Amino acid sequence: IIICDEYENFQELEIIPLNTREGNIPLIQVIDDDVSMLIVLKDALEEKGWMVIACTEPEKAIEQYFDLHPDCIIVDYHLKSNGLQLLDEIHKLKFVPTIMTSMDYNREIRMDAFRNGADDFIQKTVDIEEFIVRVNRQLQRKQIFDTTVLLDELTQVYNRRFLKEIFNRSINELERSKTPFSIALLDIDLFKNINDSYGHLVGDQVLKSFAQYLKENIRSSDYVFRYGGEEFALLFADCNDKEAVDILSRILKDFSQHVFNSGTDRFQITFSGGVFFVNDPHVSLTNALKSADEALYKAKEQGRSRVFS
Ligand code: GH3
Ligand code: MG
Ligand code: MG
Ligand code: MG
Repeated sequence: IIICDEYENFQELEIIPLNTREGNIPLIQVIDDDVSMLIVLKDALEEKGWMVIACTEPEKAIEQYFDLHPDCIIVDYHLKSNGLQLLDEIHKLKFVPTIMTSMDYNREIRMDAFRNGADDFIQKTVDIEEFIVRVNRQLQRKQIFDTTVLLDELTQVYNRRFLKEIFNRSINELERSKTPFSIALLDIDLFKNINDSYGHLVGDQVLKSFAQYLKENIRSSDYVFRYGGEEFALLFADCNDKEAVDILSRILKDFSQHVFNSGTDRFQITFSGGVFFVNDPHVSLTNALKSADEALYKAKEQGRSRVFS
């Protein structure tokens, strides 16, 4: 198959989680050049409440796939320009479960499908009920993958691995539509004292509350990541450093009013933050974080409980 030029150098494994899409409704892509079959499958999937993008052309399929990030792909073995090859291309690009379908159910075809990375193989025309159950199983696998690979276990915000992915996406956006963004690093002040005074479990509880508070107080286009121990990173879409400092200073002011209860004592916490404005697409994540960290260091040095850029 022919793949658009712009995707030719795309080598990195791309991971797009379910929960970046509104409503969390699974999106399934069906690729089949038999239009009547396409309609049957599409109707069955939609009846289940899932969203479906259907297409007959492999070239179109790759494009759709990059625009919409489906959670499961169902591809026909006998596509005009070879369903196997399409499967192979897809698996080079990212983790997404794939189901191969075929009118035939012979051993060679099935083995071909699995050798090329299919996660399941379903014969057409299938029992629709079984088809739905098997698609559902693949969607569950995708969900497990998304949550275990991308989320920090303790705080349930995104982890550091996903920061890289979102940074790259934001850089693309900056190149494409000149939308700059800001990156922030936050570090809880004197957190060691919390652990030392009240124990690690209370410390963990503080980390969870802090992460949750951040999540609830940013826009839906912004992201929170646990960067390490008691450090968090934020990415503010379409936002300059001054605006990001203002947002974070407001969050700091409100959060530091919150009174924690250790069981025996009451205490409050503050954090320090550093912000870096990314308006040049050639900036690397490493350098952006380094600059944010320098601003954070300055905030710590000048007495903590403040945010600098
Ligand atoms: P500063 O204001 O300079 O940042 O002081 P600090 O005490 O916050 O900094 P320091 O780096 O000395 O201590 C961070 C502490 O965070 C030490 C470490 O034990 C604790 N920590 C890291 N990860 C976790 C975690 O997952 N749970 C708990 N409870 N503590 C953690
Ligand atoms: Mg620290
Ligand atoms: Mg420290
Ligand atoms: Mg700290």
